[in-house]
Amino acid sequence: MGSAEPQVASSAATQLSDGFQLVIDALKLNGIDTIYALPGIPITDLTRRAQADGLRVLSFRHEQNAGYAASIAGFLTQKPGICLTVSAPGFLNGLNALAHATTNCFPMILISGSSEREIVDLQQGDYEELDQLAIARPLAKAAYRVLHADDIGVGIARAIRAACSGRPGGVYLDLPAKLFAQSIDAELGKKTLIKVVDPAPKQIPAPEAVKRAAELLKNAKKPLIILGKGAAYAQADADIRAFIERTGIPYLPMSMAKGLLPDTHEQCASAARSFVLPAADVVMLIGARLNWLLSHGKGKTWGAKSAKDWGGQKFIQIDISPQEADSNVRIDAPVVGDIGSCVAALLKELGAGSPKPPADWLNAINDKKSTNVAKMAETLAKSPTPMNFHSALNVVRDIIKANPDAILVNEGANALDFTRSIVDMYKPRKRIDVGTWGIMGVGMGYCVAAAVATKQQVIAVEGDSAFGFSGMEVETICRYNLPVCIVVMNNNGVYKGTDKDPTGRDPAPTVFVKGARYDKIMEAFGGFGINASTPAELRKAMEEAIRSRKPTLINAVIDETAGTESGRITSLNPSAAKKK
Ligand SMILES: Cc1ncc(C[n+]2csc(CCOP(=O)(O)OP(=O)(O)O)c2C)c(N)n1
Ligand SMILES: [Mg+2]
Repeated sequence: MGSAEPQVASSAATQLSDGFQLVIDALKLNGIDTIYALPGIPITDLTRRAQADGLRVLSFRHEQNAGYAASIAGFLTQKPGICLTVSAPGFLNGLNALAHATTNCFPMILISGSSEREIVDLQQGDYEELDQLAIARPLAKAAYRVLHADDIGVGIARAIRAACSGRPGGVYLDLPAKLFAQSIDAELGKKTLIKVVDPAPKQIPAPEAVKRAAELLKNAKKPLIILGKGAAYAQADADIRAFIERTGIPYLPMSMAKGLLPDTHEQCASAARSFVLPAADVVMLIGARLNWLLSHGKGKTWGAKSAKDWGGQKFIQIDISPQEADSNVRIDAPVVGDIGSCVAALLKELGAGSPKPPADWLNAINDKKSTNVAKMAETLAKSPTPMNFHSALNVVRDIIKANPDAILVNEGANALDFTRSIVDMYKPRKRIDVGTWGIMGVGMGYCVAAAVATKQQVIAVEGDSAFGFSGMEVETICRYNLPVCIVVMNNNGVYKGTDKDPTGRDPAPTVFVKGARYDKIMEAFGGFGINASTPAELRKAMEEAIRSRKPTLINAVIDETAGTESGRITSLNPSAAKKK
């Protein structure tokens, strides 16, 4: 100690930096301008100093919501969303979102402060002791720890590269408390930082793979394209649209791919989904996985006799991950590469003169569409009392049509399924929802990130149960005065509000306080709260919210008998299946 003092004194001209500063500098050097955080030991000063240094630090009420915000910021911007938490419990709260990011292929970095290695590893009971790195590893695409200040540059660079390259995902970065206070010569420290060059390198598909896919497509009699959220993430919008329009092939957008081409596009087959899936002979998947959301590419949905049987379709799959093909059924033509490069290569291969699909296929789809669209129009035109999902969502549908740049956040069961099918989207990456897992709780975190990352108006359609998972972030939305309009579809419970406890003792597990006024929560923090019992009241409130760009929560009173168990996925519900 004594010998160090004169050294510092003698080099008064030497500027010192520290771990805090290097983390901030490394993030800034890599173009990261926003951190979604919740302060506390050991990262409180990191949030303060990051803010002082010009980073936007959005402070949340629960780490899970900060994490979901970071994950969707990654989806919307292709830059890793940064979530910053304290150790043990804060880290665990953020972990859910990290797993969500990995599952959904969103680039995100969870940075958590942690306790001292020496104490944690000997299990000596440190403050918030937890072996965070070990816990994060199986849920993350990659997980790293930095022990020395001069490794911060490498640590952040590796985290960014892992999050963005190939198939994106969630990355964990463990930063022990001691690291932040380590001092280092500022000049030397600066030299250790790395500006990541080309964090998501293009991956060009093999010419023979492209040829194989084009051949299959040319010979198809009933071709179909399915766009997944990977296609939306890729930001290859112009080429994807050109490919679909030039080939004339009908397409189905998965939930978060809606709007990649307008849902009103003549080739959009959403209104004939249950007709095209079993009938198609060649299906081209663009950034869509054959997981449960597509019934694993087999079974009755695909025209097969029973659940495990193959429907007979041939599949072309464009995906950045070579491991994706054959995950559920045989992929006849895998095309591995980034979606932009793959679609561009296929466009080139097919040339201008690609044959259009046979007219009888297109006519059959159009017939189905017309019938279903007419049926839907009839349902939407009704205005029952009390308001139901359809009459309320008819309003949201009009509002989105008039405001196609608004971002639609959506979660719930019926509130999700009806919104997805009723509300048309017109532009890419405007619909963000429960994703691969169908999770509740993404709502308010998504609202904050969407407003901050895109500066657009945000409209959230939330089931009353779904909203409850992140409802406290209404305060965050008010604090940052974000242009967010939340519509709580209040049907008094999970799926519906009519269940009863057979013993008569308690409310049923699916039922909430009847006639709850969620709008009052918004009022508590200075935003606008409105109770809407009719479509006209809902319309007026939404229009005003968009005009004012003020935080608004509309409690939309929905008929408590209107929903169905589990929304559209009743078949996955074991008890419901038994009842049948
Ligand atoms: C994290 C999480 N917990 C629980 C569930 C199970 N779950 C699915 S939908 C849902 C809520 C549905 O109710 P609500 O949001 O009110 O939508 P509604 O069908 O009533 O419109 C729940 C709890 C889930 N998907 N995710
Ligand atoms: Mg509900």
